[in-house]
Formats: sequence, structure tokens, C-alpha cells
Amino acid sequence: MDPLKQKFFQKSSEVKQEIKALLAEHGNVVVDEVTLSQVFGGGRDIIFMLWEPSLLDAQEGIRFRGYSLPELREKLPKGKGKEPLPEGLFWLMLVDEIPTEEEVAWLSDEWERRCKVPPHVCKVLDDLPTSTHPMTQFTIAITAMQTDSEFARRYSQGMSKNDYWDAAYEDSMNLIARLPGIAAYIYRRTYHGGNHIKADRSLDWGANLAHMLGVSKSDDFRNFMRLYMTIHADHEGGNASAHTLHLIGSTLSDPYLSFAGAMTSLAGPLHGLANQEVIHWVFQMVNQLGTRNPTKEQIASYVEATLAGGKVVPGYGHAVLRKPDPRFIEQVRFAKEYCPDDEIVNVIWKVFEVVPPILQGLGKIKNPWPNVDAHSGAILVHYGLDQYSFYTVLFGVSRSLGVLASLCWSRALGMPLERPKSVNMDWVKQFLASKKA
Ligand code: CMX
Repeated sequence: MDPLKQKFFQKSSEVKQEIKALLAEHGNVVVDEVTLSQVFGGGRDIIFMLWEPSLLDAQEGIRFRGYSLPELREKLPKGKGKEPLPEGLFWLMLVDEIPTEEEVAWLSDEWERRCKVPPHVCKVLDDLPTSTHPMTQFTIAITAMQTDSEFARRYSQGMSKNDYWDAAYEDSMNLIARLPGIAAYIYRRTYHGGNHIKADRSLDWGANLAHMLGVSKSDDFRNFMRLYMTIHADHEGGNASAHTLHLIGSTLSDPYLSFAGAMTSLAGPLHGLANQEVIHWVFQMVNQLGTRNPTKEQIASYVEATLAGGKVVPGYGHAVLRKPDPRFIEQVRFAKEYCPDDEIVNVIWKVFEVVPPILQGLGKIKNPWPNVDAHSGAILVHYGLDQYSFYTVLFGVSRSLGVLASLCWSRALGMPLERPKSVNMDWVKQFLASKKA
């Protein structure tokens, strides 16, 4: 058994026992109550799921196994680069330990060993028109790769429930290892005439993705990819893509199908697709104005026009956060160091000054601050990746780390089929009448 798998088995077995004891003693403790506004309002804040890799605080933002992003920048191994390696974050999320440089190097090698994309997946992609949205291509490729699922194969042979964790781990490791190759394949076939770039086996997971995309040979772009893959990796379990994966996985659908479902969720403009929407919105503004150096007044008028058109300002607002997203702040920190004079990056910073007071003034928006998607596109454009429709695929590659770590935990802890309760309007009216009576 590999060292990470061994650690995961040991940790998850301990937590499984702990949960058993905890529920035996405290199983009836009430942790939440639900209002009708929550029933009608997208279930905001209702506690109903265990999600080990990360926890989101409305004021503080995301913490991975208790560590904030600045803490992770300090503690996670950086390999040959200057930013934390996503391999280290996966290790932390899976086994709740900060790995050593050696452990992370082992994981880079292990993913490289598992990275070969089955040829039929490329054939399936090649049959799609290149006009197919990259997120559609991505979900199709992941679904096509399900033919390799260990979980599905072993389940059909009568796998014991005690072994679900093992098969989920194998599928998750293979999937994560292959996603950079798939993403790059989609990018090169869609925008560079199928002129593909071979993986460089000496590189880590994030740097190899940067290399295979082929937009910039600079170390800085590799560093940005490592950072990007780290900060987008997880955002606790209630967000749409994570929750989708959790739900599908609870039916014992295998990790490939569960992850494909998560990616269809991520492809919505209120969720991951917002990263493409932001840069599209910014470029529409600078093109309309005829300048890459708009004044704050010009930006304000453009924001007002967006709102008057019944549209959202992409990259702003959040269902949970009530402060500027620390993932946005991390990208500001990166851009200040690596590309402080970039014109579009400077537009993003100006938008950050202009948008929050306008949204606040509407009086209905709970969070007027930027989220992760408000910044990422500008840095990608800086390095030459200006095909916006591809951006959510990068988000998806990163998100695999958190959601698949959590899927492994769900199978290891023997989590049951998810099945919350829905009601209809008659039920609501009768319920209110009975309350009144
Ligand atoms: N621009 C304009 N209006 C906004 C807004 C924004 N950025 N954010 C929220 N609102 C509006 C809502 O549409 C809602 O309007 P109605 O009452 O007329 O329907 C009202 O303000 C209240 O919304 P809220 O409770 O503050 O926000 P929600 O929890 O309902 O929605 C989110 C959260 C992210 C969907 C929303 O802020 C939004 O649409 N933002 C823009 C899209 C975006 O950036 N999404 C990415 C989120 C991060 C991610 O998942 O990747």
C-alpha cells in the first residue's frame, strides 16, 4: 500500500470510530433549525453535511484543515517553485498533516506515474466540434474516462463496503493525475489546431499543466498555476459543485461520474463560470470605452448599466462570505509581485474600488465584495491565456483536489445515501395553518 493511502486508511479508521462514539453519546443534540426563508432561499446556512477538507467562515474566508491561505503559503512545500504546491494541499486535505518536501515529491511522481489519459478519451474529444464549450468537453472527457473506474469494476464484482474507500482512493488519484493532460488537450485542440504539447515528466502537477497549455514558458506562469490550483481547490461542502459530487457519490456512483456531475454544476455562471464572465465583462467595458485606463466614473457608469440591464456584476457577491474573499486577496498579492503594471490587472483593482459601494447602495446584496473569480482572468490574460471560455476548466482541475479528497472520506466513513426532505406549497400552507391553530 502506498504511504498516502496507508495514512489515509489509518486516519479515516480512527475518525470512523470517533464518529460512532460521538453519535452514540450526542446523536440527538440539535445543531440547527430551519426557517421558511431558508426552505425557499436555497437552503443557505443549513448545517447538514460532514466535509473534512475545509471549512468556510463568513468573515475570515476559507481554512483548509484549519490553515488560512497566508498560513499555507508559509507552511506548504514549494518544490522548485515560489508558490505552494497543490500536491501538498491535497495531502493536507486527505490526511490532515502538512507534508514534507519528500512526501510532496513522492506525490508529484505518483501522479505522473498515473497520468496517462486513455486514447479513447482523446478520440471522443476529437469527434466534438471545436466550438463545443470547453466545460462541455471537460465533462464529456471525464465521463468517457469512467470506463477505467476501479470502483465501478470492483462494485460489479461484489466489493465489500469495507473496501469502498480503497477503490475511491484509486479512482481519485488516477483522475487527479489525468486532469491536467485532459485540460491541456481540450485547450490545444480548441484554440491551437490540435498542436499538442507532451507532458514534461520532470515537472510537478501544476507546472506541468502550465507547460502543456503552452501559453508562456516563464517560471512566473508556472508559479501562478501552482497558486491557482491551490487557492481554488476547495470551499467546504455546501457550494454547488462540491455538494453535487457529495450527492452523486452517496448513491455509490463512482468518482468519475460523481466528479463529472460536480463539473456540470461548476459550469453555471453563478458559480465557476463567473471567472469567464468577469473577464468578458471587463473587456466589453474597455472596448466600449476605447481605453484600457478607464476612470472610476466610467467604471461606475458601466456597473450601473449592467445592473439596469437586470444582470449581476460578475465576480462580486457570495452566498456565505461577508468580506473580500481571501482567494481574491492572494491573487492581488501575486499580481502586485509579478505583474503590477499590467493594464487589465489595474482595471480589476480599480473595479474593486468602485463596485462595492454601488452594490452596497442597492440595499439588498448581503456581500458587496469580490470573490475568487473577480481576479483570476486578468492574470491569465497577462500570461497570454486570453480564451475566456477555457477558464472554468482550470477551476475544475483545481477543484478536483478538495472534492475528491472529501469523496474518499465519505466512502471511508460509510456515509449513507443523501436524501433531504422537500415539501410543496400545500404542505407549507397547512403547516402555517396548524401553527396558527
Ligand atoms: N450583482 C448584482 N446583483 C447581485 C450580485 C451581484 N454581484 N450579487 C447578489 N446580487 C443580488 C441577487 O441577485 C439578489 O437579487 P434579487 O433579490 O433581486 O434576486 C440579491 O442581490 C440578494 O442576493 P444575495 O443574498 O446577496 O446573494 P446570493 O447568496 O443569493 O447569491 C451569488 C450569491 C454568488 C450567486 C451572487 O452574489 C451573484 O450572482 N454574484 C455574481 C456571480 C458570481 O460572481 N458568482 C461566483 C461566486 C463564487 C463561485 O462560486 O465561484
